[in-house]
Amino acid sequence: MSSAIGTVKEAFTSVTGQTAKVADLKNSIIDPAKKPTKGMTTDYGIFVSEPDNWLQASNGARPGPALLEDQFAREKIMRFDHERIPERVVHARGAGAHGYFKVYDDRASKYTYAGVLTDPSRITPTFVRFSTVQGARGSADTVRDVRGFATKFYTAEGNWDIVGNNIPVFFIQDGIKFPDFVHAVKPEPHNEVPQAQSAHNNFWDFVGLQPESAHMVMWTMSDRAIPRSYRMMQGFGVNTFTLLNAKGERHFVKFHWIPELGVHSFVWDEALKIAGQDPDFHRKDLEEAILSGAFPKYYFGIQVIPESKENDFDFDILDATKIWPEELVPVEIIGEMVLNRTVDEYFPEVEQVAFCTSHVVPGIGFSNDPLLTARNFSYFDTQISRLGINWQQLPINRPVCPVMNHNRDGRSQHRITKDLNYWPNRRQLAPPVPPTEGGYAEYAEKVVGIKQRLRSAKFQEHFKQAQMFYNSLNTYEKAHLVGALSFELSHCDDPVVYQSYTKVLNDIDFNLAKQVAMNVGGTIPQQPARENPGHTGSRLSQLEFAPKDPTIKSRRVAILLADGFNLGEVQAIRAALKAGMATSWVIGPRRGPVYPDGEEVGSGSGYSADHHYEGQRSTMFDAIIIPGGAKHAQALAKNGRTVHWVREAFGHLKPIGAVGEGVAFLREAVQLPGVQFAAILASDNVTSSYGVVTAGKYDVSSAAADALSIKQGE
Ligand code: HDE
Repeated sequence: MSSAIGTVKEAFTSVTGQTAKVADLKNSIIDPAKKPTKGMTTDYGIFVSEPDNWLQASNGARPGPALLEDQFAREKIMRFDHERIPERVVHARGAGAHGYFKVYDDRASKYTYAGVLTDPSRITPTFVRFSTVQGARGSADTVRDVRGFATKFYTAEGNWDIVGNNIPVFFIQDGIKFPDFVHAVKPEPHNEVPQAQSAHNNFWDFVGLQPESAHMVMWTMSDRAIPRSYRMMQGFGVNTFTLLNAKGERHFVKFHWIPELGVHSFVWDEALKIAGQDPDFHRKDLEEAILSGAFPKYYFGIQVIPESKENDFDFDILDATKIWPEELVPVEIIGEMVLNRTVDEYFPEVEQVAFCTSHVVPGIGFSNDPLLTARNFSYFDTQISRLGINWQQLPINRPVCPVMNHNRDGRSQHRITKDLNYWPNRRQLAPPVPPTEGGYAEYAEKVVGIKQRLRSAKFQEHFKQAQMFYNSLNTYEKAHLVGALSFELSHCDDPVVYQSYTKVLNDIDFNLAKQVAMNVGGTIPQQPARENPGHTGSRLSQLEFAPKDPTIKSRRVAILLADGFNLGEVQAIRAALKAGMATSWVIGPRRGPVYPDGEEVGSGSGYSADHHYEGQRSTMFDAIIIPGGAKHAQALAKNGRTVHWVREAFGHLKPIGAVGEGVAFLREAVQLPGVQFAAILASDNVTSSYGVVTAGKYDVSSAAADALSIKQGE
């Protein structure tokens, strides 16, 4: 067994350009170009000569009765009838990608002997599935919701899954409450409304009566719940796991993913509009980034607490409604994951991938976190109803290391095992592997207890960290949170619900509760229900995650054109954007040729626009640039839709760049007091105001770069 692991490890580390998992999947990919058959066959292999007409008894002039004897038609229809499998009970909507993980060095070996976390010579293949929680499989991507961030590591010692979210805490402390929580947040049972949002009576009723959810509710009402991209959000294992080192010492651990590009969100109005304009926005964003070579990258961090310190905090480190504040327990960055490959077919990969928190590798273990215990049961169980008992044999789920044991049979068994099917057996086939040779070993924890149902003392406090999170947001983030709570509670039509939730808010912050209560018709509190001492924490506001070097990599930039635009400027701008690995999209009066200054409309080949003004909206882009050109600027100014393009982007705090005559159009479109475009125009310098960058003269490449280095939200 140990030599088998050695062989697999070789295969991992020698991989160039593709991971061992991608190579493994190749065994299951049907390549139409290489198939050794003349053409269409049935599922049982015979050639089909007529696929379009059901066999019938007919005189040839009119249809006659269709015959049930048509085995081809029956096979086709029956296969189709059973194409659907149950969607995930939560996290039904998702997108996935392949990648790899590596650690920088062996510094984590003081905590664990897990090779995947300590051996820098390894490249471990990964598959990640991002998801929303509430909505159905066909719901929109940009809704306000928690995002799942589930990673399968195909390690040399077996699969390890971190089934995380983009928010570090959870709504409940004990897994027994999960069905109640999910029933409450999912569409209401009588009319199955609403889809993909928590803005309804039952959710707010539940969280109002379950105050342990207060901290998580602050996060879900913050901008974290409307991420700009899966590539721009953090991931958290949430539950407390353990690491075991070679000396037999145990540490408690939390897992973190930190995106290279920083943490960015939509503003709510944008998220709402994109949900209609492009419900697949996040799915396509992930695909677009990978295909354009801007591979999403996440740093991997661990927070570690030695066993001797587990009781040193004023919260319980096993309580999933609490973070471990980074100022108390710093995140140690030990590695990174890169997603570099899109899936070939959605269903067998993204739909059939199945994660289990219980899947850990030697050197990693569980804790007594009561939510984790429930999860360790639930995930395996749910895969049985989704995929059948042999779900681990599916191509996307099977490990890349050898699998051998005495489990057998079951529906859809794919393995033929020439071996005895029990242990012990007289031939010593598939014997247990002692821990010294790689077998999994549980930590010998001393357990003494009285069988009882309880929440221990530290699990009873629910508001300190909710306050800390709220206090740590900046003014804009707080305003967004008030807006989100107001939106959600306004959608509740039962006064009991919105009135009681505004009371819960008063347990967090008096001003917050007052503002929301006023907006939604709740009970306006006269005094704080409890003191908010003003504690703040680090790395709670997402602004703290801005990358050190601002980048426009993978950002989508629209260039707004009308006939008569300045071609030289557009070419220079696009070259500059390409050099920065951003994508640029020309938006014009028509999809197809737009005519630059000097070319008569309809004459030559023109310059090709990717979309018509109506075909895409400003919401689909991170920034807009308006080049110069007198006729073009006048046409843009006369068109209500192009004026709206600019106003909407301005309202969504997006960088806008304009050059030459484009500046005049911009000034007219965004008639805001205090935006001194005239003064800027008079100078040759590139200047910026409110995220709007204009250049009087033609140094467009630096103007573009400047415009885009302005952070979203500034
Ligand atoms: Fe899940 N969760 N969960 N969850 N969860 C599922 O498993 C469950 C929880 C998370 O892309 C289900 O395969 C229980 C926390 C993600 O395939 C199910 C409890 C966190 C995904 C399940 C929790 C998560 C799931 C449904 C409380 C963040 C999508 C389908 C005890 C750390 C995985 C499935 C994917 C999916 C149960 C709480 C994250 C039913 C019982 C906390 C990312 O098994």
